[in-house]
Amino acid sequence: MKNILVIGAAGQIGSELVPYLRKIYGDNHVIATFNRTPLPAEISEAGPTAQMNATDGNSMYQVIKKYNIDAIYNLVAVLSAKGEANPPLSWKINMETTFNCLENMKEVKGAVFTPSSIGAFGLTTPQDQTPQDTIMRPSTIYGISKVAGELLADYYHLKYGVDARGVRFPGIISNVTMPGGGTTDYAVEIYYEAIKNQKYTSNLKAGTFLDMMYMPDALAAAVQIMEADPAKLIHRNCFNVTAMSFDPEIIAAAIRKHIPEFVLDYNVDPVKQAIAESWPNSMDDSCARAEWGWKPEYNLETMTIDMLEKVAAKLK
Ligand code: AKB
Repeated sequence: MKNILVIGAAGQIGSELVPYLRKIYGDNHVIATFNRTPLPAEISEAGPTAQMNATDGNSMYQVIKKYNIDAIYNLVAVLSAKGEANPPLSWKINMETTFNCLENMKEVKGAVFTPSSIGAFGLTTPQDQTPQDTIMRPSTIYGISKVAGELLADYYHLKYGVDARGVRFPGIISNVTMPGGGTTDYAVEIYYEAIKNQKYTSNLKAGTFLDMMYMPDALAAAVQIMEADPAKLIHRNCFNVTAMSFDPEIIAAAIRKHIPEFVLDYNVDPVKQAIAESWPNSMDDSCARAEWGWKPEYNLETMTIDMLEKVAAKLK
């Protein structure tokens, strides 16, 4: 039985990944860590937790030893738009956390999941059906830290046998914990505003296509890549994974099927717009499909039905 450490358990993905992992591996085998943001009661009351600053390698090591950890899900990151407001902080948090996870798991030759992102690509990357192996010259500090994290993970696998794996996540849409500081956040906010005010002002222009995925598929992807048979993996790390690609007009049209009076207008944020334009319109995730059976369940229509129902119940 594995003992798993989830770093960043209070965040958008972590707050849903912890209960998902506890269902699979048992409550006491999944340790949820947090730093400044307290954990929701559903997490802190159901299993072990630890307060830890992930940029402090020694305090991470103490937690790893205490709970006999053999796998880490490393979910701490300053996202793309927030990173541009404070590049040194973004670099420090994103890189030191990834480095500490890999370095600490060297001794036990454990496993580390670190998500990369569509943010690892840049303006010179082919933008449609972006291949798995292609040009990667990102123009954000977040993207640069993601490319460096991908390379670091490969390095620790080759040099020290750390079982470092990951995927390149697109924008993740969810209804439990809000994302914060990302370029793709609009695709979450739009559902909340559609329910609350039947109106949303997009900070990205019409025609800005980005890859997206609903949270249940993101959770499945994270666990499936960590459980995949290593003999079948040609790539071990940073697989392109996607479920859908849309622009603000297309997601608004999907919402309008359920809320006909919904209105979309625009107030473009130049920082987010420039970031979005440097990212793929759509990724080719055929390597993930071929090597470990990746197949998302949700498309825009099924996700929209579920999001509107869950957000409406939450806001009641
Ligand atoms: C962001 O927008 O920064 C993130 C991402 C796609 O990595 N959601």
